[in-house]
Parts: sequence; C-alpha cells; structure tokens
Amino acid sequence: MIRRIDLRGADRGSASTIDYRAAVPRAEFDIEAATHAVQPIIDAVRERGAEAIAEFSEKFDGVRVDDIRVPAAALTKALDELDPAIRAGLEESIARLRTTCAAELEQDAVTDLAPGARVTHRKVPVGRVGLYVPGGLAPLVSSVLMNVVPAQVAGVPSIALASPPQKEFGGLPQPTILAACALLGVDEVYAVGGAQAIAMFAYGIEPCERVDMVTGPGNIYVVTAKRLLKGQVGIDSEAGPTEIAILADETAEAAYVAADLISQAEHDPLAASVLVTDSETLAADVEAELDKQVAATKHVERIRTSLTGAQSGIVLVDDVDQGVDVVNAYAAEHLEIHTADAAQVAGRIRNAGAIFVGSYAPVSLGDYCAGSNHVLPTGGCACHSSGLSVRAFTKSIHVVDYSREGLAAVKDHVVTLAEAEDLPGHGAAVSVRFS
Ligand code: HSO
Ligand code: ZN
Repeated sequence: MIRRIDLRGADRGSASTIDYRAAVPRAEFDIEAATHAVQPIIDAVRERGAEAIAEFSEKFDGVRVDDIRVPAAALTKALDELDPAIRAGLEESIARLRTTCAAELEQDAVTDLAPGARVTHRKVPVGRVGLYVPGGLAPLVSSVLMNVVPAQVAGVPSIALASPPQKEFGGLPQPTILAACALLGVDEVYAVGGAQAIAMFAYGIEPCERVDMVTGPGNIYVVTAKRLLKGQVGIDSEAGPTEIAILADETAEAAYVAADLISQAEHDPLAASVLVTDSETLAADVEAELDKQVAATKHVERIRTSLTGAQSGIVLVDDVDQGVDVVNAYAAEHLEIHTADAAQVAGRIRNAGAIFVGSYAPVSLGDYCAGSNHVLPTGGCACHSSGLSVRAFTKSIHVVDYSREGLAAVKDHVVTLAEAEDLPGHGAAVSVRFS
C-alpha cells in the first residue's frame, strides 16, 4: 500500500540536499486559496466586533453565543466532572513539561566589555498570549498543555484561550478543554472559533483585550488568519499536516516501526509517514505489518489515505550514512531513529522538530507525556525553526549601560564609522559629550 522510493546507488558525490528533499514530496497546503474566505472575516471582526463574532459562530459552529467569556463556574464544573484517569494523565504530562521548561529558562547575559561598558541581554516574557485550541471531533487537549505550560514557565503574566463553541455543550467549548484550563489555572477562556478567534485576539474585541502573540494549532482558516494578521500580532510557526520520518536499519522491530508510522497517519489524510532504511528485509516486514495493523485500527480510511499518498513512502538507501543525509534534507517534524547505535546517529541529525531515540521513544510518547513539546515545525521548516518552548514566549532586550569613561574609550571609532556612512550627526551625538 505504501510506495517505495529507491535512492540506492545515487551518485553521492553530487547528490545535494536539494535532490533528497525532492525525493519525498510534501502535501500541498494551499493557504493562498483560503485567503479570500478569511480576509472578509478578519475585516468584519475589526469593523463590527462582537456582533460579527456572534454571526460567524452562528454560521460556522451552528450555535448562538451571547456571552463569549466562559464563566468560572463552567471551568470548575468541567474539572469536577473530568474522568479521573484522564486527569491523572494530564497531571503527569503537566508535571514533566514543567520540569523540562524550568530547565530551559535562560538567565540574562551580562557582559562587561571594558570599565564602564556593560551590555545586558535581558530576557522578558511576552506580556499577553492568546492560545487557540481547535474543537471538532477529537479536540487535542494535550495541545492546551503544550502551549500553556511553556508560556507559564516563561512568566507570561496574561494568558487567554479561545476554542469553538459546541452546540451539544450549550455553546461552551469542549469540556475536556475547559477542564485542562482549570487544571492549569487559565481562567480567561472564550467560546470563539476559527479565523474570528484569531482576529478577536489580534484586534482586542470586547470583552477580550488585545494580545501580543497568538499560538496554537488550527485548520487552514485559522492558519491563514494567523498569516494575514502577522505583524498586527506575533504568531508561532504555521503548523501544517503532521509528519513522521523513521530512520531504521535491520536491527529495527518492524511492528514498532509500522505502528509509529500509523500513529501519525491517524491525524490527517494529508499526514506524512516516511520510513528511510537500508534494509530490504525491514522494508518488506514493515509493509506486511502495515497491511496487518492498518486493518485493525479505528480510523482506517484516514490512515490508508495518508499512507498511500504521495507524501508518504519507504525510502531505500545504501546505508545509514545516506539515510542521515536524506532525513537531514527532509527535516521532519518528528524523526525516530531505530538503528544499532541510535544515540550516535541522533547526534548527526541537524534538521528535525524533535528526535526520538531508539525503540522505546515513539512519537506518541512525545505527543503526550515525554516532557518534550509536541508543537513542532512541519513542512521542512525544521531546517530553520524550532518547536514551542519557553524561548518562544520570551523576548530579549539589549540593555546598554556605558559610563563617560566607557564611551570615551570608543568615541573616536563611532565618529569615524558615522563619517564613513555619511551620517555626521551620529558622530556629533557622541562628540558633544566631550567638547
Ligand atoms: N502529533 C501531533 C500532536 C498530537 N498528537 C496531539 C496527539 N495529540 C503533532 O505533533
Ligand atoms: Zn500525534
């Protein structure tokens, strides 16, 4: 069912990363096409505020919401009614995330360059963040934790969350999402979905104050709204369909490899599952396992579509070295390594959203409970971007603290460089202090 791509015997001398990138095509994610649907929503929310939001909720979510702010009592109730096993899972996940996030906190970098010449790189949390959480059939409650915990550990003082109103819950968002908010101490929650929620955050529509940054996953309309509002508001990276790449040799367990490929294919018909291996035997065993395991899964159709799509495949390579080049070029959101010396191979990976080392670190561990973040760069963006972390919610400011003595030591250089740029006024601003 899954196609094979044979890169064996490629001329390695001339094979550039570009060649390898093209070998595994990515799913189309056409944001431009959604723009004409999303821009009018953004404009309407900016111009007509709450009234427009109410109309869009009625139109897209099929429910009239008069007060978009979720009452505190609804949050408490959702937590009280939460299945204790789910609560325990969320608590474990939160605890692990908090621990890793605390370790990520960066100190201010203070540098004394000369007497009276100090530069500090001061770390400051973003002031107010709006988190969007999609609703729908399977609301990803784990994504609430992945966004909120790093923001809280970074010290973001104000966090608001928006999620679509659900008709079956009387116009409130999904109860598990509300319960997670209660568990995390997030009490500012809005029953607003889609592009209208992003516009509400970006412009500040009563009763929601404007935010500095919007994060969180969403469908193509939400992603498009974030792109259109970027600049007006800060955004996290755009999350496209999920991807898993697995680099494996003959020592890998085919049943595990297949199960992990299936796990991410389960998200989306456009999800990508890619196995890169130098073992024909493993490739054949994984194919057999896929046939067996896919038939037994719940979301068979979605998984079949994803695995048989052009974005998925088994890539055959000559050896693990070539495999490393291929996965570095592909820059997967998630990369699993199932090779004899997985840790050593992991050390040679430069491009991946997250790396999962060995047979006992499946991506689904990272999706929920590893202590790592599951909001990761997709679509090859891992070659320049990082997953969500404390750093994403932190900005930094250079604080320049020079005395007269400190300035005197470099004043002539400033004047010379200013003259070289034909900006004598810049030089004069220094000289005036010494004349
Ligand atoms: N694998 C998804 C995250 C997720 N999985 C949430 C399950 N729930 C993108 O990293
Ligand atoms: Zn997942």
